[in-house]
Amino acid sequence: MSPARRRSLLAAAVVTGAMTLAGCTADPDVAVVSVDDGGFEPSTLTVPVGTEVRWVNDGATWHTVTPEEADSGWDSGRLRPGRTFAHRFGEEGAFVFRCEAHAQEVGVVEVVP
Ligand SMILES: [Cu+2]
Repeated sequence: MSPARRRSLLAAAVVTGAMTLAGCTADPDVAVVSVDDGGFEPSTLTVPVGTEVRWVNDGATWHTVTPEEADSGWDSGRLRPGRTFAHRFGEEGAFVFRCEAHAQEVGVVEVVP
């Protein structure tokens, strides 16, 4: 393969990668919740069944995404600054979550048909 051909293939790969990244944030099956040191934003969100909710720690300290229902199996554990936690909601209901480190940080995901 000539160096020029290799460069053009590399450029195509970079463009494809960038498009894939952009597609991620525009994915209708994904909803993003920011966790900063003031709480969850948004703290209430309504999503259709099958949506993946991603919590992103935009704060300077660790937080958790802990479901009120203890045995639901999607506790994030300690989410360090910059880290993301995701859970896909497969059934309808209202799912309350809170941060174990900060009692005032509470949110709810309402999953609708
Ligand atoms: Cu917190």
